[in-house]
Amino acid sequence: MYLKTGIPKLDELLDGGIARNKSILFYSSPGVENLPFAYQLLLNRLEQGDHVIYMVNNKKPESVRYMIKNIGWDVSEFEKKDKFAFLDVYSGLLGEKSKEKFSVSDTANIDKIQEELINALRQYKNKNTIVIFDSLSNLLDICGTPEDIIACLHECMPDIKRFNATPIFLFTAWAYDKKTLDKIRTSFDCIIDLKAIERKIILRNYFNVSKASWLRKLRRKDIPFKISRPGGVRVYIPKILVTGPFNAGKTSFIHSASTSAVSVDRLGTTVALDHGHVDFKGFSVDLWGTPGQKRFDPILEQLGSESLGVIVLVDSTSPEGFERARAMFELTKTQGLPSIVAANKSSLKGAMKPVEIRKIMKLPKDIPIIPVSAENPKKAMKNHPCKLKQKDVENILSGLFEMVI
Ligand SMILES: Nc1nc2c(ncn2[C@@H]2O[C@H](COP(=O)(O)OP(=O)(O)OP(=O)(O)O)[C@@H](O)[C@H]2O)c(=O)[nH]1
Ligand SMILES: [Mg+2]
Repeated sequence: MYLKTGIPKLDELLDGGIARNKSILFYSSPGVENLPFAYQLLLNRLEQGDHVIYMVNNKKPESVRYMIKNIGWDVSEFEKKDKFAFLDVYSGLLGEKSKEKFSVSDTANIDKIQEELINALRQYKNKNTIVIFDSLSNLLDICGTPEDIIACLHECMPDIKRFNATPIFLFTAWAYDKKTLDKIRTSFDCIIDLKAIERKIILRNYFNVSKASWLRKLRRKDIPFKISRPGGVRVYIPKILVTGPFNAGKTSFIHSASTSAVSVDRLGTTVALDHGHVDFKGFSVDLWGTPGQKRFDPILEQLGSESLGVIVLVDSTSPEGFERARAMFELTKTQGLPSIVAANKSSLKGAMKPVEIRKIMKLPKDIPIIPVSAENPKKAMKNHPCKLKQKDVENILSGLFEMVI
């Protein structure tokens, strides 16, 4: 049985979610955040009716509650219903008495931690339980040699499974020796790697699934991500280019698609970049729009660089613009990237159908043409961007994002 994590794209890579009772390791490179992955997963499981035990040994439980809130969620209702409980392995380190349901005061004693974990699991034994271990790196640093901890993990796993629990471990690969890291990687059923592309600074984060014992075939795919606060883990597409002729509806599209957008318009036409940020279906995406007038053509290639996908806006009622749309698309040097043509103003009289547009634009079959129209065409004002139909906009966004990632 698969447990949906609610982390965008991860469930897809895992063919539905994590398998119940299998051990899962979020293995992150130093500097890459793994906590929001655990928070998103535990919240999703609580909402599905599972129970959660959260073992924490590197910060106060109160800090965990705070960080979960910071992402926009709240576990207090689940705590009241006894569906979420901490195993506090931190307060003792500060010499404080824990206020949590489960705790260990001798925070370096792995046997005591194991004992209290079994005690907690026993209390939830007939439930579906997720156990978060935040963090495995700290267990290695504080509670003994890596060999001792790994041996203890192996000893503990059957108990965890016996109590119908699914363990999720958070681990940051600090400077441990290679043998330890290899041993850790072989000790888990599933590994989700969280990595960074770095050039002196971290440029981008991505995750992939490098092991899942229950799958016959792994989907090897790197998923770029970003943490939104509020929001959680988002699949991140830093640049989608929106181009097309003068007056086609680029600014209208970007404003209709975005949660926040900025344009520099003069007398109703864009005279600099359009920019919008889209938060949609687990994706976090930046849209960049080119101005449509010919005098801006010299900068089109620059605007196109580093784009991961392209939306070409055309005015379906204006066939003379199709040739221009083609030329602009070529000038951006983005051909070959995932692209969609948005056939705007499609509800107006004289609007051409996608098949006709495809013919005139000589577009290859792998570039979809999707009709778009204004929410209220009669109210669209001259020289003023208008609101486009939400459903049409979403068709374009989901179509393109799925092609990009
Ligand atoms: N009726 C109707 N009007 C639209 C539609 N989309 C855009 N318009 C109108 O077309 C005009 C141009 O829209 P914009 O979004 O500014 O077009 P643009 O591509 O950004 O134009 P430039 O920045 O000048 O290149 C505006 O007057 C809009 O109100 C539509 O689907 N239906
Ligand atoms: Mg514009």
